[in-house]
Amino acid sequence: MTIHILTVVPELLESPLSHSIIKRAQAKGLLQVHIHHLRKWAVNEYGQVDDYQYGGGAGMVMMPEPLANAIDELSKEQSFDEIIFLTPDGETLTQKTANTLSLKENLLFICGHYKGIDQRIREQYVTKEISIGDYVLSGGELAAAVLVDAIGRLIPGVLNDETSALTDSFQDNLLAPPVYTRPAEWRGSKVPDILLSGNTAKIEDWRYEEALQRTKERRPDLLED
Ligand code: 6GU
Repeated sequence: MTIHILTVVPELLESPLSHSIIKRAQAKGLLQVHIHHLRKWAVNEYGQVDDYQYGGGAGMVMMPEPLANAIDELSKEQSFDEIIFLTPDGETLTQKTANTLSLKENLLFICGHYKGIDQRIREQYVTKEISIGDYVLSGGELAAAVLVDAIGRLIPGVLNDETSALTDSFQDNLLAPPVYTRPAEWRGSKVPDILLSGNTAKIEDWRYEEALQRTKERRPDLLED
């Protein structure tokens, strides 16, 4: 899979994509992330990519021309399955969306800044608008990093048995059960006996029951689907 990201703050994306599983996905050749600085398509020698908003009001808006030129140029090299604008008024990211997007070949993410991007780009280019939750970030970059991580780890071959996504929270609409490691007794608190029993079938049942219990308590909305 190839993910292209358009941004005015590329530095914000570097570290989150250079470690751990997403680093390994890229090293294995299963994921390529290309970060593009929008200033490359600025309208003048000052690197301008934003302007005052029509109608007045505080905050700048990202101009349509640099974004359109960037998208057109990148689209010559590959056609994008989705052009995704990261924005707090997009559809809230879920594991289902991440699963669906992990099966695509070429994705383009647009990170908004300032007050957002000119509405005409959203109408003429963007195919999907995603938010990562009901709170406001200073720009789309951290949300884009979240989306790359959520998608990248699901690409077939990225995770091994030890890190398998099948037991993650939200796969099956259930939160993950509690986990323990050594020692079996720590500061007077014991690991549940069942986990030491070696009885795999019973352990699976226990984990399922714990997952269900945890979901009922913390996220009953997940069980309504
Ligand atoms: Cl995608 N962008 C911004 N700026 N804020 C957000 C967000 C995205 N998702 C939640 N808050």
